[in-house]
Amino acid sequence: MEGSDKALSYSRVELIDFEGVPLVHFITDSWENIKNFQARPDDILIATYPKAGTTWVSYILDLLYFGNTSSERQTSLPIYLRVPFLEANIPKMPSGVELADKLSTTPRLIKTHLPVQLVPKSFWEQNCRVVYVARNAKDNAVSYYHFDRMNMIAPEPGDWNTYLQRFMDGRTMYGPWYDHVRGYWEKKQTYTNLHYMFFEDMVEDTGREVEHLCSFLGLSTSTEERKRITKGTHFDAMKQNNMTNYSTVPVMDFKISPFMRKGKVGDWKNHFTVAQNEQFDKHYKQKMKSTTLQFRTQI
Ligand code: PPS
Repeated sequence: MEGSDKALSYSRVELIDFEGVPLVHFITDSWENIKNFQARPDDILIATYPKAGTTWVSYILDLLYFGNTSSERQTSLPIYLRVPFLEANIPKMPSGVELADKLSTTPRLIKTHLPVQLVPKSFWEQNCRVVYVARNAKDNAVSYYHFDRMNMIAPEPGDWNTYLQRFMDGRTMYGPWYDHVRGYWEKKQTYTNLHYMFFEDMVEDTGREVEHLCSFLGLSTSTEERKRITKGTHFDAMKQNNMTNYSTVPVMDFKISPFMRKGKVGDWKNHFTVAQNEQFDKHYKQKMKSTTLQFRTQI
């Protein structure tokens, strides 16, 4: 079956409130396994609100650590198997916990979208390094909308206007963007092993961001290697690469929208009406008034 035909055999699910966060039963059904996940001190947790640049940073980290190890890894192992999605528990696929437990690499790279308060406590106890990527709310909302349209196990997104209102109300999966980005920002004040990155900075100068990442990770890489990684993880390269473009995942219907969609800063301008933008800005100001966290909606 083609990816999109397979996607049709999955059905959409409802959001359920879990400890104050809207999640889906795939996650909550296996919550005990997720919560009790045993992290190791050298694990690296890649944490993001969905659609903030998770795959991009995952691939950068994968190349930094394992780019020179085996070409088979690069040519035949999709990124979601190299970097397990901790809380994923999708029917007919191995769960994230199972995949992570089976990883034989050091370090293990593990992805999560869980808000900071739901991250399994062993990551903090083991003082694991955490790489958090945040993306400005407007582009994040647009990207999430298109993803929910094509991801056949996501809750039904409705039309853009309805979706935007839901995003503002925090009724998208994983809850309010505002709480997510602020939660990790505040955590960083006391937990020093957290590197907070911005999607916009990565688009502006990927090489610089790779360099910052390397100094956080204590990796020394040559300028040539960083250039090679920057080139290999460029949007166009990742879109063409079947190991990073999610074309092998059965639940997504690329006829509706591709996973590697645009990769831009400012695409929100093609979606927000003037009225939506005014309303969003007003709401945003209120939500983000007591934080030092700043985003760029254009570069
Ligand atoms: S997920 O499903 O939450 O893991 O998705 P995530 O990877 O976080 O986000 C997907 C968006 O990131 C864009 N992307 C990139 N942009 C620029 N350069 C590179 N290399 C890159 N890789 C992924 C991807 O296109 C999605 O954003 P939109 O705006 O929808 O295009």
